[in-house]
Amino acid sequence: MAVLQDFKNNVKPNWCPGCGDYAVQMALQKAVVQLGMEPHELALVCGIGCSGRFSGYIYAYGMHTTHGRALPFAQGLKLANPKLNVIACGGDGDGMAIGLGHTFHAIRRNINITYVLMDNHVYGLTKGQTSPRSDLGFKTKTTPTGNIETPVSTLEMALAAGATFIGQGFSLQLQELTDLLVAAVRHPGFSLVNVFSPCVTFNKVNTYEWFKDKLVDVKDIGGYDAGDKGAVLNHVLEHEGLLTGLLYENLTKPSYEKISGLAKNNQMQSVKKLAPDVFSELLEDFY
Ligand SMILES: Cc1ncc(C[n+]2csc(CCOP(=O)(O)OP(=O)(O)O)c2C)c(N)n1
Ligand code: SF4
Repeated sequence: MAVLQDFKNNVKPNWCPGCGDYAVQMALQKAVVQLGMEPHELALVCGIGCSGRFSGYIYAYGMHTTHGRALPFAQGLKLANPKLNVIACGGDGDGMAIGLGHTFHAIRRNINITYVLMDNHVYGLTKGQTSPRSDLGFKTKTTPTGNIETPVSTLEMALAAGATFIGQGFSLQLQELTDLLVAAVRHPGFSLVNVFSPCVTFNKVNTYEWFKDKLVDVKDIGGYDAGDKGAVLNHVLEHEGLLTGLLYENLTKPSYEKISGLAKNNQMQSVKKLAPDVFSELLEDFY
């Protein structure tokens, strides 16, 4: 059985010291070990951003795709090879700005993959512009007098899209995040895990301390029922989305694979049976 070391490669992350993404990487590695995965059974599909660098830092199959497009690649990969555990990763710019349409439709499509969205309320890689998750009044080079656009609520959007699994974690809570990722991968459908992963370089407002003061674990809310969509929405509104834990799970809606019959007919496997010369021919179209 694989151990943590098996998922490590020799690439040193070039994230800034203290970046929240280090903890997300560690939690993800711990989770896949806990799930009994081997590196060849895991594919990480990432967008563009600091968080998008994930696929290069873990020893497994990796795809570093284009900005906002991790989910189309990840869904295609899963349908082509359903035996792979597919985890897509990206930032709030990647998934909630340019890629928002893909995020919404991937959620409602419910293909059995996991999406880890690292939310630092800013564009990190491009040096600190506002994102759709930036707070009102947030000052950056692109909003020198303060952000005047209302932030998108990831959780409300996911509920509206018909999500079957919504979890929310925080980089400072490694064990809780690991457990959440384990539950997300086990969920038989699309699982969204939004992680508050602070950018220590370009966001001096939404810091570790800021999140620590505000976040409420749903386990501390008496009678919290992760299966009651209306009640979950009320909690999300009441706490302005600043909740952690397994927020919502619906096990009654079947996955895309089940509904379409693809899983049963094993049609997806046929993609793998391309003869090498046919595959080379196909590749040539892209040169
Ligand atoms: C089509 C396209 N538009 C814009 C960019 C520039 N760009 C690269 S990363 C990024 C945003 C990064 O922010 P986020 O997705 O939140 O990730 P973070 O770096 O904060 O982890 C942008 C706008 C790009 N690479 N491609
Ligand atoms: S710029 Fe921000 S998000 Fe990017 S590596 Fe540095 S701390 Fe992390």
